[in-house]
Amino acid sequence: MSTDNPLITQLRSIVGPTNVLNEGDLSAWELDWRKRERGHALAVVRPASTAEVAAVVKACAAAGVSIVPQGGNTGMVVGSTPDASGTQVVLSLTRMNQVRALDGANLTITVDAGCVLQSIQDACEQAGFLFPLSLASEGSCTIGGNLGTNAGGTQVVRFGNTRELCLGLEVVTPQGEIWDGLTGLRKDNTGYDLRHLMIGSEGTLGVITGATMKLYPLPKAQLTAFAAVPSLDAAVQLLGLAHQHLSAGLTGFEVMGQFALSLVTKHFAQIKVPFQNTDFPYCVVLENSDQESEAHARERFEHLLEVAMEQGCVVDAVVAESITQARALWHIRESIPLAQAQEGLNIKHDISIAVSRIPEFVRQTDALLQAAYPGARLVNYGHLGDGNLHYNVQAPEGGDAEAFLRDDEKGVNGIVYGMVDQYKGSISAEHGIGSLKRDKLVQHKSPVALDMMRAIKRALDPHNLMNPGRMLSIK
Ligand code: FAD
Ligand code: 2HG
Ligand code: ZN
Repeated sequence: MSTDNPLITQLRSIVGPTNVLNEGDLSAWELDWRKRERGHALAVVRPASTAEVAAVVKACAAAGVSIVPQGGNTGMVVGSTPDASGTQVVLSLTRMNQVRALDGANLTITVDAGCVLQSIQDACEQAGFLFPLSLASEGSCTIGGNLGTNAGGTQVVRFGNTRELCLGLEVVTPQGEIWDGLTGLRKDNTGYDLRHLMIGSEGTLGVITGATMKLYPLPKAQLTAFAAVPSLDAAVQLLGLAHQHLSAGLTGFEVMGQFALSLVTKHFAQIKVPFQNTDFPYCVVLENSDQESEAHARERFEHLLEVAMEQGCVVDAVVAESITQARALWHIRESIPLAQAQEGLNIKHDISIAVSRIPEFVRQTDALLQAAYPGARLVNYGHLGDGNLHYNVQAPEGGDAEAFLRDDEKGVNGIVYGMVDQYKGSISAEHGIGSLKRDKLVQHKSPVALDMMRAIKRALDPHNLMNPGRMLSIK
C-alpha cells in the first residue's frame, strides 16, 4: 500500500506524523532478536497514551488491518514482528514509558506497558523496594512484553513468573475499548480472572497498556555463589538442600553445563569463568537473599555449602565478596545466550520437566541426540530451580546444516519434544509460542485445551486482528 493509504493518514492524525514509520530501515521492528525471520510492516505506529492506543486499534479494526503489539522486541519465538505481507501494523509501546504511581503501603507500582524492565527495577530500588522480575534482556524488554509472554527469568524460584507479580492490568480490547483493571487488589473473586487470561496471551487477545505490579522489601543482604557439581543429579540434590537451609532466602538457582560455559570463555575472553575443568560437568549459580544482615546471610550460605560438600554434591565453590563480584558471577550465566548466538546455528528448547526427573531426562535425550546426530553439541543450562532447562543444541562443527535443521519426528526437535512428552513436560516453559512453535503446540498440547483456547480467541477477537497466526492458527 502506498503512503496515501487513508488508514496511514488516520494513524498520523492520532499519534502524530513522526510516530508513524513506513519507510526507511525498519529492521529494529521488523527483524526478530534471533534474526530468524524478517517481516515487512504496513507501518510502525508509536502511540504515547492509552487513549491513542485505543484510537489506533479502532482505526485498524475499522480498516480490517491486523496489529502486532511490540515492546522491546527481545522475544525468542518470533511473536513481536510482522509477517511478510506488508499489511500489518506494528504497535510499538515504547513511548508509553512512565511510572504512574508507587504505593508503598500497598506494595505496588503502576506503570505504562512500555516501561523498560530495568527502569522499573531502578525506580523501585530508589524508593526502597524490590521489583524482583529479572532477565538478561532487562535493559531492553518492556513490562508489556514480560506480561505478554509471562516471562520467567532468574528469580522465579522465590517470586514466581511475571503472572505471580501482577495485580492488575489496563488493556485495550481488539475492538478498541479500554478495560481498566488496575485495581492493585490482592483479593478479588468477581468472576473470570481476565488479568490471567491476558497474561501470556502474546498480544493475541488485546494490547496491555498499563500494569500494577507487586513490590517486596529490599533485602538487607544478597550473596551469590558459583559452585562446581559432579553431576546433574548432584545439582538437584543441592537444590533440595538449598530449599531446606535457605527457605525463602533462596532467590536464584541456575545450572550451566560445561560446554555452555566454554562458549562464554570462547566468545567473551574478558569474562573469567571459575572451574573451567571438564571433571565438573555442571556449575550452579545460587543466590541467597536475607532480611537480617550480611553476616547472617554469609553464615547460612557457608553452612549450606559445607553440608553440600560433605554430602558430595558440591566439589568446589566460590562466594562473592562484593556486589561487583556477585554481578560478575551472574554475568557469566547471562552471557550464555549471547555466546551461543555468536557460535552460530543452533536449535533452542525452552522446556520444563519435574525437577526430580531432569537428570534422567537429560541422560536419555543426550544419548538419543548423539546417536542421531553424532557430534551435536549440547548447550544445556537454565533455571533448574524452576525445572526449566534451555536444552539447546548446537550443530556439529562442520556438519550438514540442512540435515541438522530437519524438522520431523526424527529431527532434533522431534527427538527432544518426544522425550518432553514422555516426561509430561512443557515445550515452552517461559518464552511462549509465537510463530516459531505454533505448529508444535498443536502436536504437543491436548486437543481439548486447544479447542478452549480457540474458543476464547474467537470470542474476544472474532475478526482475528490481534497478532494473527501467533500461538494459534484460526481458520
Ligand atoms: P516483545 O519481544 O516485543 O514481545 C513479546 C510478545 O509479547 C509478542 O507476542 C508481542 O506481541 C507481545 N507483547 C509485547 N508487548 C505487548 C503489550 N503491551 N500487550 C500485549 N502483548 C504484548 N525470557 C524469559 O522468560 N526468561 C529469561 O530469562 C529470558 N532471558 C532472555 C535473555 C536474552 C538475552 C534475550 C534476548 C531474551 C530473553 N528472554 C527471556 C526473552 C524475552 O526477553 C522475554 O520474552 C520478554 O518478556 C519479552 O519482552 P519484550 O518487551 O521484548 O517483548
Ligand atoms: C535465558 O535464560 C533466556 O538466558 C534465553 O531465557 C535462553 O537463549 C536461550 O535459550
Ligand atoms: Zn531463560
